[in-house]
Amino acid sequence: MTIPTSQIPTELDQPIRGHDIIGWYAKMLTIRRAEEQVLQLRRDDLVAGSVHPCVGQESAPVGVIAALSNKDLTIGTYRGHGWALGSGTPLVPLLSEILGRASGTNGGRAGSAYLTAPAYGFVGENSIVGAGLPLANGVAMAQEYRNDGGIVAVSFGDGATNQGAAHEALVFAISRNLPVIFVCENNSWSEMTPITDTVPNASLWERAAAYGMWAQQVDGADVESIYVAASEAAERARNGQGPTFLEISLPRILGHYSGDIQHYRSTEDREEHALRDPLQKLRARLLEEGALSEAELENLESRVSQFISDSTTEALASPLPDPADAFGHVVQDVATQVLQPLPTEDKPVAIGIAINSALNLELENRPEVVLFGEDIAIPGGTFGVTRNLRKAYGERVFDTPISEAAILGAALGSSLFGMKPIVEIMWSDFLLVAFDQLVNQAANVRYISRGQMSAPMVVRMQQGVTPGACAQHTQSLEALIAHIPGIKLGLPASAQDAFQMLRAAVADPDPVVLIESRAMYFKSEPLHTEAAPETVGTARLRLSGTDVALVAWGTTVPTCLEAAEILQQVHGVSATVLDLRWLSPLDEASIVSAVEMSSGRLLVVHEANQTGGFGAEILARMNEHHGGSLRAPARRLGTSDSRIPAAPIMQEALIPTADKVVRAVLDSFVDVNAHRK
Ligand SMILES: Cc1ncc(C[n+]2csc(CCOP(=O)(O)OP(=O)(O)O)c2C)c(N)n1
Repeated sequence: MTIPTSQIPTELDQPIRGHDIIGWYAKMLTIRRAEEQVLQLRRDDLVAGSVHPCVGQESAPVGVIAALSNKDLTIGTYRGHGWALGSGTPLVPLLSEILGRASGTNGGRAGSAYLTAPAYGFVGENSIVGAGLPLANGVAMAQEYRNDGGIVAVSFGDGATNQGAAHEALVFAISRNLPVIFVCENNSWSEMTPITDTVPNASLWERAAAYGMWAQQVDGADVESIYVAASEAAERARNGQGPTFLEISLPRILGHYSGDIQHYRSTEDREEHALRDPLQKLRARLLEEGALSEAELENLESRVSQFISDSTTEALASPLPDPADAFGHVVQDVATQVLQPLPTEDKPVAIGIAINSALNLELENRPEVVLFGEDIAIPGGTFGVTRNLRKAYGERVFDTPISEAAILGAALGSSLFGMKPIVEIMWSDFLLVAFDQLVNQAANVRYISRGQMSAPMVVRMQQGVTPGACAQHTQSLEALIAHIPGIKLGLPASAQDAFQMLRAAVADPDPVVLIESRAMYFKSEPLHTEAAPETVGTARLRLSGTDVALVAWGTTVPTCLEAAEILQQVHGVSATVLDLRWLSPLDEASIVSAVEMSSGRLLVVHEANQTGGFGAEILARMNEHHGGSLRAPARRLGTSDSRIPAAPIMQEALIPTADKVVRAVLDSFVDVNAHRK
């Protein structure tokens, strides 16, 4: 029986939901033709850079999205046009984005491989292999928090299953029983290498199964099988039965990317893949079952072609972005503020306890706050900073697997959709195993989405040298983070600032990293918990002097205060001490005024290594923009460029101490005494 043409979708941009083989065909065909068009535009030099077509893999997004609802979200890879279109992203803004036009989904910031369309439930593509999986966990956490029954489907390739972050994410998803469908599109090629060449057992679903996850293999040539498997996975996710891993075997009909000449691939392999084309199989089935006649199919096919051609004309008519637009949406700007003086009368508490008090307040006042990390909940943290919070707030404070990429990815994903995660990375050195999630992922969100999305997550960690700590537990890494646009960075150096800066970080709409000083956790100082909230940014003048400005942050603030005391008492030199507190945003005006009040002499002191330390940045800015305020060449004192030994006597030889600061002042500014007289 011929099914009437009225069942052919009228709107080719709409997502197809439910069991609808004609709709699936229309959608798969639309994606196929759109990809072919994009490749043509690339050949015509109208698209800059590479594109990664999903030709032959259209059944995955269409079959999975058919099993989802409008509340659900999807995440793709650089091969993600099909997921974007399948989710309902209209073709014109998608093509415009690929063409680098102002009216593109991302205003030309994302291009083909990193586009986002959150308004259509498409969280976005990802150009870092395997990085979407940790993100999906966080998005799923936010879905649970919103409690509207929404779930997440994340797509990735077979090669991605060899990524550490992907494994961490599978473990994390199981550990939290998250409503995620992990969709592995196994096209058997990882760029230019067959998956079977790199792993002896390319039965990838077994990896997830080994973690205790429901996992199965699906024949991707049959879109209906995908739909059935995804429907079961979606039901499990909605019923609280946790994540599912679907390994969908698919052909890779074309090369890895637009310019791929496939010199590494045999003709037989190409031919074998072409024979498995899900689109052709579905077309044959529609005819065979009489769902559509040849004439109806041709009619649909010409409608799709017309749709692609009209959309392309419209996209090509879209203007190029204004180059000035490239500068916007890096972070939300914050104004400098007038700080309250540090308290002197209040009860002294350890800095670690001040942080605990701020966390407690935020958990109490903001239902969207969650706290997670390694050993932070039941044990209360390696240094006791999060003690008792689990008791007070239950599951909102939880221990994670030792999976830093999964922790940061979950923080990022949950922050995108209404949660306020505050996560702890136990030691800043450990950030390095998960840097991708911060630098390639979180830092890009606001910019690439052109402000449509932001990632208001807070990452706490501690760093620095303490006696006996080894070279993998002592690094000061702030310059690495300060180098990255899109992240705000603070290093508190007093109990009050540890409390206030954490609260400011939580209130901020961007990713904020706070680096605490382990050496200072147990130092007791007055804390005024009723102080008015602050915003991020703004340095604190700790001491006013007239002869030299010492600019510091974190651990070297007390060092500089001690040095200032010696300089005054022993050498009659009056030092200003400016605690920068935030390196990003940087309060440049306070540095200039500290220098100007201190006879134009500046010494920046930090515990990070000298070379490439943030001191170099401050000196460069002073030279470039405020040379007139300097009366002598500005100097810096960091840790000698060395690894850090464990023996305290050797550690002390390397790091800035009060005595070294004093010596640096006297040696660098030989006229420092004479000038005063
Ligand atoms: C972390 C990382 N390593 C390497 C790359 C370079 N790269 C881009 S795609 C790709 C192949 C990935 O293969 P697979 O996961 O199977 O996905 P497919 O391309 O087949 O869709 C590689 C190695 C990258 N983008 N990210």
